Amino acid sequence: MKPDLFESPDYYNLDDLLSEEHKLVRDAARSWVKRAVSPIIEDYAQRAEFPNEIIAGLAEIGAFGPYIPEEYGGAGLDQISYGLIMQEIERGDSGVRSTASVQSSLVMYPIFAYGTEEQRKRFLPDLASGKKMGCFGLTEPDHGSNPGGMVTRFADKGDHYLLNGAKLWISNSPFADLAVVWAKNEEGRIHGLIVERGMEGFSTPETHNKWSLRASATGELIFDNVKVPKENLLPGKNGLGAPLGCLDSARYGIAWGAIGAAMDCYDTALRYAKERSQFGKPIASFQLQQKKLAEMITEITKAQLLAFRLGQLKNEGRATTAQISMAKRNNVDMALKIAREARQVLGGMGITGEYSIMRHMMNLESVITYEGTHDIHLLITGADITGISAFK
Ligand code: TGC
Ligand code: FAD
Repeated sequence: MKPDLFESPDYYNLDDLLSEEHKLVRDAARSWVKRAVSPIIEDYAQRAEFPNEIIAGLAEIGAFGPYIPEEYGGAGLDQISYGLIMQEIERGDSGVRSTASVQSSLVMYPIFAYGTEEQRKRFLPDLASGKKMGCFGLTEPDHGSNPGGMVTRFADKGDHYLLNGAKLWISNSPFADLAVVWAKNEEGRIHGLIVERGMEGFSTPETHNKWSLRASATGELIFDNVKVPKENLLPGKNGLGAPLGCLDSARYGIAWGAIGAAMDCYDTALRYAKERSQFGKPIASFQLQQKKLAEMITEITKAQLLAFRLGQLKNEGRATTAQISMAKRNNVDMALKIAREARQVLGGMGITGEYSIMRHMMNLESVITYEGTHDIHLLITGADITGISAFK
């Protein structure tokens, strides 16, 4: 792969809106990605292998629990810092950002928000340091967009719960030490349970043959009469709103992360267009190529402003689920379109692993599907503005 020459576009001087802390956090993440992710990620993606060696570095830049209080091992940062970290990581690779999103927003967040003090102290510091890795089991083979229909169940057996069922498409599952699993009790109410590797009847087979997120490990969670200790139930919140609350946090991070992937594609295409000559001139001099590049920077700038304002609302505790959906949907779609255009600017070179664009493009096909598909987010906006749910 070519050396990482990335220069971040900031067309509307957004840096002026960031605090010194935001810039420090962002720059630390950026230089770590250049040093530790860019040189290795293409090889791992080609081999369809998760780079275990980056876990310690992710923990060091505060990517595991950026907004979780320091007393539990988190970085104690605000939501804009969290977003900037996700942006920088996804600039390197969406699969690496996935690992950080899942650990922070889908594993640490529910333990922090819905767990007991004992559960927080027992699990959060090890998750923040990367000593333990987690995954999040909501999706099932027959229930993806409609998680409320889930059939994974647990029964109260007096001194423990007995868990049965299966989850599919679970990021980090093949190597996770623990899983936050959403299952129905005997009354059909959804609860979160912490299932730990080694519990009898719990297995995590890996999903192979992916053309997308190849440097991220994806798998299943199988529960065959797993005895879960009662102290592993998250007592603070139940019902579908509990897992959906975690998704709000992860989707917010993706809205920022997608900007990183788009920036990398744009920056690569701009540099290539200025260096590559055809018909005796740099291809950047052709109007059709300028149109592509000008539209890319316009869309990136709009996405940056959307994410920044959403970050302010999130810091104030005012960001709604529907606002988060709009930003996730818009920014991922923007990034995917930019990846497709940027790849064309590189001509034949665009399809090779010498450049990051094709990897971003393939990764973004997952990002536009997970955490709620493009169409589901449109329907969340539709329900919000009309007051009528298309799902009922
Ligand atoms: P609906 O009737 O709308 O809601 C059920 C209950 O939940 C409440 N609620 C929320 N609470 C907190 N936060 C939110 N964001 C909430 N959204 C809804 C709601 O008020 C209601 O409460 P109550 O007390 O009235 O019961 O539910 P629905 O069944 O109609 O479904 C709505 C729909 C389709 C939007 C929802 O199910 C959905 O978002 N589907 C998409 C599924 C999804 O996003 N799955 C993601 C799985 S995890 C993943 O992909 C990780 S990828 C790895 C990585 O991040 O990198
Ligand atoms: P389906 O729900 O079957 O949808 C298929 C199509 O139908 C989509 O286009 C969808 O938009 C459309 N559709 C569905 N319902 C409607 C409707 N009412 N109106 C209009 N169109 C509709 N899940 C986890 O729990 N944890 C994870 O860590 C995780 N990681 C993932 C990693 C990867 C790489 C991938 C690909 C997925 C991951 N997921 C995870 C699952 C992901 O959240 C689901 O794939 C996603 O929610 C969609 O579910 P589905 O694949 O079953 O598609």
